[in-house]
Amino acid sequence: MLRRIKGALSKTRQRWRQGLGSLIHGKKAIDADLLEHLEEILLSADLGVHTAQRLLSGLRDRLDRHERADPSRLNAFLKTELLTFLKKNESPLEVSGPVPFVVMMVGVNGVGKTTTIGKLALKFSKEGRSVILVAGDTFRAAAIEQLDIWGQRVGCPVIKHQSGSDPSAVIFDGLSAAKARGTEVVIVDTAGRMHTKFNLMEELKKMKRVMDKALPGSPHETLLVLDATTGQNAVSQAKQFHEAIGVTGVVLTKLDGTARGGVVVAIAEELGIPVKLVGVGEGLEDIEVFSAEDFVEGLFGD
Ligand SMILES: Nc1nc2c(ncn2[C@@H]2O[C@H](COP(=O)(O)OP(=O)(O)OP(=O)(O)O)[C@@H](O)[C@H]2O)c(=O)[nH]1
Ligand SMILES: [Mg+2]
Repeated sequence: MLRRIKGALSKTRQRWRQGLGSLIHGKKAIDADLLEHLEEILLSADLGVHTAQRLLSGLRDRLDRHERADPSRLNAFLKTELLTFLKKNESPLEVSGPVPFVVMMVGVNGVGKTTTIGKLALKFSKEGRSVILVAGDTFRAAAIEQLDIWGQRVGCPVIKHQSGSDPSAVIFDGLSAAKARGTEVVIVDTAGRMHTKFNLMEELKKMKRVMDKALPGSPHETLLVLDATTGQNAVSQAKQFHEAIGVTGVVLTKLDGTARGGVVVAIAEELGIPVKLVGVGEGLEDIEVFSAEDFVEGLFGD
């Protein structure tokens, strides 16, 4: 697992280590000038303004004169701090308790919702759980087809209606089917695109209400899918979705091939929303449970 996270983080790590390396190169002390440059590096690593400020004030407050005279202490300090930030919000995806356990996937178009559903369906199936997928993105015909294909690959049923139909109706059917069959996990796909963002949020709110009516207490997880390559834009999406519908966790996709993996820290620290899973490629098995330790190892490691 660590190996795969490390692989996916290679570009992020390269940028991070280059920045920190050149920052302390030839420096005699952790002084005001160094801290100013450090701020630039933290921001360019997509850690976000809030996290950057916290790291800098921590450095100012906690490093004594002796430690300040040794710039090589910087790495260890940052590593410990980042781990603390991420640990605080660590909360792995746990499917337990209610049956069926309902997971709703939300996020703007193209971030990887449907792909992530396929990956999760395979993961749960491999763990021996029964899974039903619900084609709640009725906005586009292609979205229903795409989910159907994932369902066939994984070998789990897909509950679908015609495109253009009311998403709440297919959700109601999906949950009824899961209850009748005693299915353990239901994963609901949703649209990322609507005529307006307001429409999208209202639609998602309505879907949540329908779920709670059909199966009180559901959805048990509302996972927001964010595309790591969009950097700080992902953070603002998280704010919007969280305010509008409330999310219980984030799936950060496309961590492979981007240098913007630091956004994981911004999401956890600025928004307090746990990153639960990370997407590390386009294949069905390319998903990993997020671990703060592995992430920090992957960021600093050799
Ligand atoms: N490299 C990489 N590509 C990914 C990952 N997850 C998804 N993708 C790709 O991102 C593209 C969009 O994925 P979808 O799953 O269709 O995204 P979506 O959010 O369902 O999009 P809409 O249905 O249009 O809202 C596809 O080409 C996927 O293969 C990932 O972890 N890594
Ligand atoms: Mg989709």
